[in-house]
Amino acid sequence: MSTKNITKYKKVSVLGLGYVGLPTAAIIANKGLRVIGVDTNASTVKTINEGKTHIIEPDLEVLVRSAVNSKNLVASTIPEPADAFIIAVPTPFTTEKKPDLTFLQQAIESIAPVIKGENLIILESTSPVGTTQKVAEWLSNVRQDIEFSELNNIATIDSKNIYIAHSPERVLPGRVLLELVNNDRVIGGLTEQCGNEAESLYRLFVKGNCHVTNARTAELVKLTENAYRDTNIAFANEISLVCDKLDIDVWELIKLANRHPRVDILKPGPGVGGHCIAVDPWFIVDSAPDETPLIRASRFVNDNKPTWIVQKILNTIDENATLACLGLTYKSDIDDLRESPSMAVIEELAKCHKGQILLADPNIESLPDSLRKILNIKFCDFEEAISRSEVIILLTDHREFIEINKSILSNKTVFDTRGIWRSFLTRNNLESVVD
Ligand code: SAJ
Repeated sequence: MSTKNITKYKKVSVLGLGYVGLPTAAIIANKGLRVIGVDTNASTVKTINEGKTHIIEPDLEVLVRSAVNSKNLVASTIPEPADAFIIAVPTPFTTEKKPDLTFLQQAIESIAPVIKGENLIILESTSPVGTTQKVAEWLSNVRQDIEFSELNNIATIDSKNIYIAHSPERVLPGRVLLELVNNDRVIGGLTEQCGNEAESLYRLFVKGNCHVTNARTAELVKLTENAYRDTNIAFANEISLVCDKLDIDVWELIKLANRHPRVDILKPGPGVGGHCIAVDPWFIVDSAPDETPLIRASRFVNDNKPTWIVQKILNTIDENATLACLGLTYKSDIDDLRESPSMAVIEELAKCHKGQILLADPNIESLPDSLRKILNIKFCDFEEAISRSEVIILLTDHREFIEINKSILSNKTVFDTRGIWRSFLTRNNLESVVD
């Protein structure tokens, strides 16, 4: 289908070429639009212009190579004029658990000089309520000729509109390309027309439904989705502590409880990681601290799980035992270490354990910086780690660990924080899993 019929936005600039921005840029470029991908990291820009990727995500490299070869995707460190701008930069939190919008503000200020009338600006970064309006304010602060009327939420330049909307990314790492296309999108415009303009661009590649609303609702929708998941995982993690105390197998318990038609308990684990679910609930708490005891408590339950696991391990093992810690990333089959509970377990263990700690992760090439200076930690192949250790601690449920020949676990003390080896361990009457 010709893109001419679908969108008037022919040249799109994507700011932030990470887990969301790069796949989005590559998909749009493969649909035939010209895409300028902008990132402040020169090495990321170079890698992409060579048709390669700096992140692991199924099928992404093929898509980026095709987009770069067709010359529809070009990466740069410097923004240039375009018809539409999609902002996908990180919005982390501070040590006080408050939203840190520095990268976002810098991105907006970097495009301000090239903004023209009739441009579309879409904020995809997860943001606290009110941020889309701030985008308009930041632009008008930097460019005297951009006017923003708070009364009717309209931004203009030379009497021409600038369309500003929030459409939060909702893709699951590991399934990004599938979900970018197939998931429904929520699109919140500063005005209704802003929302409709943004929808016209997404229609180019989104097969799911586009739901147009106002910007503040869209902002809170995204935060609510992640807080909902965090709270549900916290419930599973809390039940796992109850089961441990009462000596009940949590995996069997959840399997049976989930046979009820209206019960669907998630999986307990070593905690909750990633740049989204471990962060976004705090944006709601920050906006409405007195109204959010449940969301806050869920964060504490999930954040405390690594410490609980470490205590359980230390109470069981010999202080000089060699330990194999399997899996560093925050979840299976990805290479992302951000807020990883596996890393939290390892860092805490390293502080207290005297024996050697061998780390292995098939998706990570070498020891992460935060662990480099710790003398008793070594990074190696996972089979070597298992064979050299008396104690095996499974932290991330990577495919390679699920598929291992379980007999290599015999005669070991095993802590399986994800329940992937449960049937083998039960059958062989090995050390019970850390639920
Ligand atoms: N986890 C559990 N038990 C479970 C499910 C997950 O312990 O039953 C843990 C994972 O191991 C991981 C963490 O939770 O440490 C988060 O993993 P996840 O797969 O639930 O989610 P993310 O962070 O990879 O992606 C989430 C998704 N949000 C929702 O499912 C509501 C994704 O759709 C969002 O786009 C993404 O956050 C984001 O960028 O906001």
